[in-house]
Amino acid sequence: MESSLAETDPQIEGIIGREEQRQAIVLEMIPSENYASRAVIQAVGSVLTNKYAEGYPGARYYQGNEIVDEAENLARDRAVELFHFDHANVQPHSGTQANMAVYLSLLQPGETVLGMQLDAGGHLTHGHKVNASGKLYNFVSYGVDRETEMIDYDGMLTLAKEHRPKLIVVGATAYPRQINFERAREIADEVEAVLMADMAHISGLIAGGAHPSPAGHAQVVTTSTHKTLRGPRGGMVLSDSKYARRVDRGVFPGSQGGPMMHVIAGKAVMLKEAASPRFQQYARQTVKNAGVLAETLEESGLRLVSGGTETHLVLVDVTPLGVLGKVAATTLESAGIVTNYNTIPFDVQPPTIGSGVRMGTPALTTRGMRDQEMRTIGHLIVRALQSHDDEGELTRIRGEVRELCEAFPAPGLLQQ
Ligand code: DSN
Repeated sequence: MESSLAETDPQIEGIIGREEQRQAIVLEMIPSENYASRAVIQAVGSVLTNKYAEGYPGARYYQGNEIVDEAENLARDRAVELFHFDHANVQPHSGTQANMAVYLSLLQPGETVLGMQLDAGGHLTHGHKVNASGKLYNFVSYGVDRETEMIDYDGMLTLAKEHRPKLIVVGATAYPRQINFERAREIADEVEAVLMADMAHISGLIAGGAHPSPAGHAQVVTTSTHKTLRGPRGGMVLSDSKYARRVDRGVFPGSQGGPMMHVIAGKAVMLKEAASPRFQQYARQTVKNAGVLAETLEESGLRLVSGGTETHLVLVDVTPLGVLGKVAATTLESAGIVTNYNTIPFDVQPPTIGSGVRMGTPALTTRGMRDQEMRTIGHLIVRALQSHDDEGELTRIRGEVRELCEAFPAPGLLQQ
């Protein structure tokens, strides 16, 4: 009989077990993380990992793909139906790969793109100078208004008229407000640019009807699949039919080789789950939970960037409590609350310290937590930050966090 993982590699088996245990007993509040269902994890852990399938269904460079073709077709069809686009490419290995494939499809090196500034909440692949996007293309950054800390669409229009970009990218990783896709498309049309929406953070909210959709506005949309969507780690591109062939060529052979068929099967499962009425409730509760959490934190003296949230995410300026971002995030982790430190708009601190903490409710909501738990968690966060040098109190909070987690077991985990 073939050896089990425990027999073959007890070290890795132990690491997986300990990580599973960690995920069970902490409050997972990194807004880009979630718990995939056992069904998704089963698909990803399947023998589909063995298959090479370069190409697309019906047009592969390897034999023996009739069966995995069915999985990819299911994933593509479900993505098209869920997000109301003409075409879906489900092969990108990540959101970053999806973004790079679109740039490769639509741009020549050196061409101009408008993207959101990293310290205003944008993503590395939206033209940061250390990333290939910023090295290969001429990215010009728009940001947020200094007063409202919300996207400055007038400023975007001014920059668009001045720089005449080929592509405008909207979407963010640390922005708590809704994205106005309609307004962004008007700006793109005004300068004859294509509009790309990177909906990675909010795709689950869009699928569940809890955030306006980019359909009908953006011509090309990218997303990762493991955030609010609760799928396996990966990416996806949706587009109007006009861009379908170019996008497909940008993914393969442009920027990737063989697709990960096991992950594509996991994406198909996730897309089926995300089309259910239960998922709609989940998406709405995720946003509601973020609102309750934000309110609780604000009442306790923390400052909310942009004054609130309309999504799954809360960006908190922690300096009113006398701490900086990195200390705050480390303190929260000691208390069993996992977040990440972040810069805030116009931050005077470098990204390695930050004045803020980014937190979100997707994973908590997946556990079934609601308004009352959000208030409890908000109070635990403030208590922890106020006790950042009191180990005894942080240990007590960690115990309360564990009790809360035990009352709301996370799906997908075997050890609870
Ligand atoms: N790194 C992701 C996030 O945490 O927002 C974005 O890709």
